[in-house]
This record gives sequence, structure tokens and C-alpha cells, in this order.
Amino acid sequence: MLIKKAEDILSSEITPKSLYLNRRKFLAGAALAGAAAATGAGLRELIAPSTTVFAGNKINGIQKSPLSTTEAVTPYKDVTNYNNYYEFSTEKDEPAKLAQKFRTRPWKVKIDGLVEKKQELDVDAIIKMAPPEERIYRHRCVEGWSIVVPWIGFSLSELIKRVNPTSKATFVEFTTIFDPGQMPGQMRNVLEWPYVEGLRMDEAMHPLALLCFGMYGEDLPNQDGAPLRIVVPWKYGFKSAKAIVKIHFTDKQPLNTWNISAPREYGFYSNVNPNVDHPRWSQAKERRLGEFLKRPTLMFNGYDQVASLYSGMDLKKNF
Ligand SMILES: Nc1nc2c(c(=O)[nH]1)N[C@H]1C(S)=C(S)[C@@H](COP(=O)(O)O)O[C@H]1N2
Ligand SMILES: [Mo]
Repeated sequence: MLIKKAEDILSSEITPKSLYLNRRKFLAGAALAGAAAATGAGLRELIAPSTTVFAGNKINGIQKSPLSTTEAVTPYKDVTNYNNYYEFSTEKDEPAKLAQKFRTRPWKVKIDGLVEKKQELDVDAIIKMAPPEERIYRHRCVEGWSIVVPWIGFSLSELIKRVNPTSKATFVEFTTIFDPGQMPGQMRNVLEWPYVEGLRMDEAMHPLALLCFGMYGEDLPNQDGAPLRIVVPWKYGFKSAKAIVKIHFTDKQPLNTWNISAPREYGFYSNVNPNVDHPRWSQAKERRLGEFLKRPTLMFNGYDQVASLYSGMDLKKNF
């Protein structure tokens, strides 16, 4: 699982293997355990919120983000059983089953291109870079359905600012793992593999752009993009690449997978826009999973705070 479970801390750090620890660490551990016993609080609750601790598969110490919507959260079973994940299947009810045994550890993410600190990072090191937040976002698929999800992660900018892109880097490209042995969809040519997505640097640095590793208080389920994905709530869902293994900084606009597959239908920007129809259907309305009546789709999916990123741009041309 992600990082450490409370059980692991108890067994390997406080009791038997405490001998391996230096004295200070041992005393700190003993003090914690003592305080836990004294107050009747679980050890988990006493661990500082800045420490990400996954107890069982629950994520503790999560901060609630002010960037969350107050709309009703979509039921977990809908969000985890209705997925677009073409590496596994083009059917939305199949990734839940087909991704079950997908291996999400060990997992490395390569940082390269126009960046000072080129490196390969372990996903668990990435997760520990900044305190986890719960961000409840609307998510609108280009196909006309939407969900509201309590994602867990932190702003993508937290990672980007730690790796120092050079001043030439104007775009960021995200690449999904290529592993046809584990991902049956990659044995077929339904899309060009691996799945690639990209953002302009200012979009990637916007605080709403989320580097995501959990949801509903738990690890990200495999079908939702474990162990690490991007979530860009003001753009159509396909911009939010799952299971990423590479973050590449570049001075050229990345060719994103859906744009390669059908350039007239899927652009690079793909901002949610009720005024620009998909060539084959209207984008004016959406159906929230679990609801019967359609609701109007909002410009930028309701995230008006990103509008200034596109001032002066023709969003009909740059769809
Ligand atoms: N690697 C990868 N990422 C992907 C996709 C995909 O097929 N492969 N589908 C995209 C689309 S079209 C949508 S709508 C969202 C769905 O995310 P969810 O299943 O967590 O709701 O993932 C996006 N990210
Ligand atoms: Mo989508």
C-alpha cells in the first residue's frame, strides 16, 4: 500500500525492531505509544497530520481543501465501476475487474526534458513531497457524463517547483505506463500506446491541477489510475492521464493521444465548454452518474478561476 500502515509502524518500529532504531527515534516512538495508551486515542490519530499514514487502506492526516465543491459526492460504487481506461478495455464496466491485479508497486516516475533535476522518483517519495489534501472536484467526461469525486493528492505545482523546470519549458507531457502483459487493451490498436497527455506550463502550475494518489479516503483504486494520476477539473476527463510513469518538460505542445486518434474531435486544450459542440454531439448538457435528469454543462466545468489563462484565445479554434 501507500507509504506505511499504522500496523507496520507498530510492529517494526515500536516493538521488536525498536532495537535497530537510534535512541531518539525509539524514545519518540515510545512517547507516542505511551500517549496513545494514556488518552485512549489510536496511535494513528497522534501522528502529525503532515505525515501521510495509510492505516489499512485509509489515508489519515488529510487536509480538506478550500478548492472543493460543496456539491453531493457521487457514490463510490459508480465512480469505481464506470471508468474510461482503454489500456484495460473500451467498456466502462470492465476496468474495475480487469485492473484488479495491476501491480502499482514498485513504481518509478521519470522526470526529464527541460528540467534541472532530471531524475527517477519512487512513487512513494512523490506522495511524501507535500501534505495530502482532499479535493472534491467535478469531473466531466467528453462523452457527456459527470461525477463529483473526493480525490486525494496535492497540487501538481508542488512537484514541478521541486524539480526546477528550465525557463525554456513551456509545456508538460505525461506518459502512462506501457505494459501490455498487464493491460490487455494495449495489445489492440484502439489508441496509440502509451497514452500521452499534456498541459501548458501555466495550466500545470495552476493550483487546481492535482497530482492524485487517492480518493474517498483511500488509495486510488487501480481502475481510477493508481498509483498516480493527474486530475485537471476544468478540462474534459481524457486530459487527466492515469498511471503515469513519465513527466517530461518541453518547449513544444505535446501531441496528446486523443488528438492523434481523432484531431477534429479532440483538441489539445479540451476545456469543458458548453458552447463548442463535439462534431458528433452537443456538449451543452451532462448526466451526473446516479441522476436521471441532465444538467447544463458549465464553462470550464464551473472553474471560472482558470478563465484568465485563456484570455485573448479563441476557444472555438483552440477546442
Ligand atoms: N491512461 C489513461 N488515462 C485516462 C484514460 C485512459 O483511457 N487511459 N481515460 C480518460 C478519460 S476519457 C476519462 S473520462 C477519465 C476517467 O477517469 P475515472 O475512471 O477515474 O473516472 O480518465 C482519463 N484518463
Ligand atoms: Mo472521458
